[in-house]
Amino acid sequence: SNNTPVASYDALIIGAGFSGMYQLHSLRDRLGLKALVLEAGSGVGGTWYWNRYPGARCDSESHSYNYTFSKELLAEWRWSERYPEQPEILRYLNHVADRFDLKRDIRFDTRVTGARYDEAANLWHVTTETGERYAAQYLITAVGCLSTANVPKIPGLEEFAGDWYHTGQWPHGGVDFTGKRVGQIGTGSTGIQAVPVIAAQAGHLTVFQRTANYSVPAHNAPLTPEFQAWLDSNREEVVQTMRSTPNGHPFTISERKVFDVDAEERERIYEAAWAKGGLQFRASFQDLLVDKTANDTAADFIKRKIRSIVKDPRKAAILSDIDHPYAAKRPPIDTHYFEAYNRDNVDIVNLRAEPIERITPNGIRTSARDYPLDIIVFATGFDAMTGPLLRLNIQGAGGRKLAEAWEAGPRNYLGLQVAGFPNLFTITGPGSPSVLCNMPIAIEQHVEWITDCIDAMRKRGLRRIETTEAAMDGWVAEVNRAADATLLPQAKHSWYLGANVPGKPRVFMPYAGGMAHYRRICDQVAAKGYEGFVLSD
Ligand code: NA7
Repeated sequence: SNNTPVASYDALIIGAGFSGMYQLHSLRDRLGLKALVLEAGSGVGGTWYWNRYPGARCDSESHSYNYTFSKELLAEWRWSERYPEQPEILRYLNHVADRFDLKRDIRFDTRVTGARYDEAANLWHVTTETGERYAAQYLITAVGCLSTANVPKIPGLEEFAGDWYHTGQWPHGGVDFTGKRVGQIGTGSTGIQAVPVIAAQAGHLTVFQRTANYSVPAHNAPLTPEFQAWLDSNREEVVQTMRSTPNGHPFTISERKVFDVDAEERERIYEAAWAKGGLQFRASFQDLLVDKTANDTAADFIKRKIRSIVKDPRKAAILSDIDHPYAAKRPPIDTHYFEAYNRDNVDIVNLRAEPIERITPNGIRTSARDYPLDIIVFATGFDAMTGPLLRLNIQGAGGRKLAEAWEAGPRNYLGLQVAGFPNLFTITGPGSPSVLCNMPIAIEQHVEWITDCIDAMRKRGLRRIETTEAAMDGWVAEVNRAADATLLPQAKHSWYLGANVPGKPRVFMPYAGGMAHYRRICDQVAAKGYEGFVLSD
């Protein structure tokens, strides 16, 4: 109600995942601001708080999936496996929160439902689900890119007699699949992680595939003492590599092009990359993401691998019928995904041939037949990048809604600011390279840039920063230019384009120009006194 007292801060941060935690630490402990984080969950972790589905694991290698801002923190944390599993990442983020005493300035169980800019007072007014009211000069969204679950509106879901779950809203107690008939919709990175783990427990698993997908083995394994010793003595170099590569990973992309080598040599290189495993596969050649003919060689290699792993020719044909270039959608990596289809209790349904018509009380009905199910798992992804921002109901100067400003798709400057929304910063917003990058590296850059900007403003006695329409036009053009220089927009069924959410504007959202290049652009903007922004007192 309007009688609720307003709590005032210098800065409000929405979200306590990787971004929000570091933003709080930076503003509070570096700049001395009065800052508060509002978090919908009951704990820190963001993505890793919500995504507790079976097999949930990060595809970045663990030694690169952490903050790099503190040498002490880097030195004291030990990951156990090549890729960190969800519980371990959550333990890490809790460790960071405790180490930097962050939790005292995080308000948990607090979902933001509205944010309105008050022009006269130069303040953001924020309201929550339970009617609390906050005000601050700066509003910083740290809500992530993949945090608004996309549950497709399939008719009949409300009549389903069994249980259903979305992977991004997984019950904290877990789900017991023992002896159950499980149906899983979706074969993106999430679905591909979940299948082998669910298959091992369920009575029967039916996977409903709309778009076939490439996947490369992760080759997860415990980290050895030798690796840890190597890491301890090469840490600086690893951090430097991550900060200088286009995708923020601790490996560099080969300078060799696909047709620099003959077919036999190429096959040997792909075999070696397959044996090494993980996202590094796409670093085998320089031109995989820009030259379709080059990409075809990688695509063909993986399709042959799928057909050699999956023994049943019918299943193999459905799984290898992939129609987008390799890595034009986010490429999954897996632990025995294709192998799972060799189990008697796992089957695949090709939704291109028999689309889902409805959900019945007993299961899923396609145009061909009924599939009786006890549990449905929606591994159907997210309303990516814009979804988490739009559901905050943000209103800028003059009461203008962000939803209106972005009616035809997101428009902003550097992924960080929208004209008409002064003092609002969006960490990992659309138009930023974050989702094409090892996320913590992108997040640290965004947070540090925002922190430096606020610091510079305070030193000059300035209280208001707002980007311009012209700066946004320039950035949108740059985002389009960068995307069109790659094969990424050729994958029509991709969340990069918003294609997974019916009715969403088809706009290629991430900045594909590379993290290192983006970092240079942001640094130049700052060096030129925040070019493209209007600063005032
Ligand atoms: P993704 O990558 O968006 O995958 C979602 C999957 O669900 C994908 O196979 C979709 O098929 C499928 N899907 C979505 N809606 C439907 C409907 N209505 N019917 C059938 N199938 C559907 O999400 P993830 O959670 O796997 O991964 C998200 C990111 O998290 C990932 O890229 C990493 O960055 C980490 P489609 O391809 O749209 O035909």
